[in-house]
Amino acid sequence: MCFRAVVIFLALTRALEVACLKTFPPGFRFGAASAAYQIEGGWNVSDKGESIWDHIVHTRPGFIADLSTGDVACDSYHLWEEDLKILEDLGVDFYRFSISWPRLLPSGFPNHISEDGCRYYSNLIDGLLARGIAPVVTLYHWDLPQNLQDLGGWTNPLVVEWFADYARVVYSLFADRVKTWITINEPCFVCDGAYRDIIAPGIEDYEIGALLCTKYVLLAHAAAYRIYEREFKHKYGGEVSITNQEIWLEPKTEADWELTLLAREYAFGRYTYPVFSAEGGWPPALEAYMAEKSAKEGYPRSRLPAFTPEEIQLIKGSSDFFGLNHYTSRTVRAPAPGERPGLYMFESFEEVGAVLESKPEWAGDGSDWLKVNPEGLRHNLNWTRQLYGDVRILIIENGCSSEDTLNDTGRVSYIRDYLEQVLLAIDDGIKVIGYTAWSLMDDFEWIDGYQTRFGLHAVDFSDPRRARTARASASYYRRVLRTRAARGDHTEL
Ligand code: GBH
Repeated sequence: MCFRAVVIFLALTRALEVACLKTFPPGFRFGAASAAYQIEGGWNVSDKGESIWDHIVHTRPGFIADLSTGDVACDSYHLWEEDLKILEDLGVDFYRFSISWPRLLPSGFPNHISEDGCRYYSNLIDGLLARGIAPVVTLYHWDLPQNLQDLGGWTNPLVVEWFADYARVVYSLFADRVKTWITINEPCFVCDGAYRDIIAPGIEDYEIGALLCTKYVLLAHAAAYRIYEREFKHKYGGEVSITNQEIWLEPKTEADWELTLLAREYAFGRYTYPVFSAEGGWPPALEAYMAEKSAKEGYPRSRLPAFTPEEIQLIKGSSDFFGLNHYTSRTVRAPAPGERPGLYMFESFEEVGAVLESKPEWAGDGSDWLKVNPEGLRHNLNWTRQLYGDVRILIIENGCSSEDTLNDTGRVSYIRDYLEQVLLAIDDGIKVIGYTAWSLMDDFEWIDGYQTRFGLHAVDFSDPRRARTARASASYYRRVLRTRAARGDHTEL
């Protein structure tokens, strides 16, 4: 009798524990992500045009740490059905992938639409829908047609038209089946990374090039948004936005607050304020800072190019949700006298005189740049609401790198701890509507080549079939998807 009572008591407390487990609200969506150049391979199949990544890996091999290329990568161009299998296994609500502009439009222009390119994406989309997985499509994840780069790429004002034309083609082909669109992935890398020689096209011109790029990337995004809004939305009712990577920045000491706010405006506000603020245009403190600095440097006008009032209106409000890529945190301080700021985006924002550092307790076991601070995500989400009000936020990338092992415990705890912060942010009242793990599988990690592994699935790059194998993190994520909880004894639920 007594034994039975204990058993019942234990069962009851267990049930209570389960009930107390925080779960994601109904309607919260989970996905996994990839990007065309990082997984597709098939770099010169059929009539595909050359992209700036094809170009740089073939002409500047030393640009990539392990001298590799994305020529084959995960060979998803041929093995896309394998990708569907692992997505189905995970049980994701959506798959976020990108379309390669030069695969679809080999000349960069809509004078010729590649049949094979079109068929590839069309099959992928149909395959996803047949499995109940929603496609979330990025129009631009860093692979500009090389011939457009030769014409100045994102610093040529005409890129706004070129991108808009490309977007219209993509919508006409796929908007009947794709309801969530992201125009441009991480413009901070498209501009600052590219013009700091960190990613293709690998140009060193952050003073002028990066800032021209900032203006035209925003106008290109807005043009693509407005085309959907005018020509497609009434028919298909989908949503379009842009996604920005934000590092959570906090002041090193109380004295560093002002610099921290300026650094946030420089690094991220430059890409979000024009779109999401009520006023539009450049973030005010940054605009003033750049005008004054440029004048001191002897330029006749600010290096941060002005918008016309029409351009401000066009960009303002060009989003249906807030796309956020978030990985890491830094502290901010001013350089000591004579100190040379670091070169990389994770070391300094030289333009505004900000030195970025980590805290010892943020150590992770993955890439150097990826300091682990889960609370940073919650702060970042709260800060976004503070700036832009009750905007719906879709987390479009989050994840970490690991050793090439199937037992990736570091990634399991990274995702679990960051997801817990998402739950807390939802408790704070922030409208977070979904979460996307970066990445579905190991891939070509830009300048790191294949040395850095971000995958929920391992990929064997020495195997011609590029076998994909689930890591511990894939099993963990599958349980998250089933239980809709970040933590707890998932197997028991
Ligand atoms: C995301 O960018 C990208 O959207 C995605 O494609 C990428 O695979 C993922 O992160 C993981 O890297 O010289 O330190 O900049 C986030 C920023 C951009 C950080 C590329 C690492 C390369 C080395 N990442 N960067 S660095």
